Amino acid sequence: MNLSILEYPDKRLKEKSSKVEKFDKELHEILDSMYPIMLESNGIGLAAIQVGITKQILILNIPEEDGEQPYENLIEVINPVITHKSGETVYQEGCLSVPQFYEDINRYENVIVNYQDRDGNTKVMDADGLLSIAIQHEMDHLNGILFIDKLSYSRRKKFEKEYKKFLKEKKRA
Ligand code: Y12
Ligand code: CO
Repeated sequence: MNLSILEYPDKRLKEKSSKVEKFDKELHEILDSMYPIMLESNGIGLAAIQVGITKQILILNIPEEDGEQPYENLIEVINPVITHKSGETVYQEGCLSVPQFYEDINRYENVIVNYQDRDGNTKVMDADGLLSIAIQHEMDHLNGILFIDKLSYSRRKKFEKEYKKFLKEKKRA
């Protein structure tokens, strides 16, 4: 499957993803195609909508202390639902669909998420730390929400100005 990452301000990033009903070869092909794209882009999380697929699919691969992201640490998450959230944390987030921009975003410190794996088995994730931040960020994508949508009015203005400049320079290069 030949997929590429959509970048802001692509309107497709605002679409809401629908529930996966069939845990078939097509789903496996999507997941298998998303993984190399995420790694090649130095990402730690990727939602299917970021490659133009409006299905509730996301992948996560949180780096180990040495920065490695072994395949065994890959988590494939289908149809996630948060069943518990608590605490508060702030982290400087980035997104493969919003290159070169990082901002502090408030998130829950701990979330418990029910989801399905690629074969439709029910799973529970009890997430803290970077995993918690990453799953909340990726689940927002499934609802058409980008981390920049969570910025205050003034920080969003600053972002739009900087991003405009980035797009202009990219066009010239
Ligand atoms: C914490 C915060 C955010 C997430 C969501 C997943 N975000 C990413 O995986 C972001 C990756 C990213 C990678 C970039 O590429 C390089 O660093 C080479 C990048 O850089 C540029 O755009 C130039 C930006 C974002 C999970 C956990
Ligand atoms: Co993102």
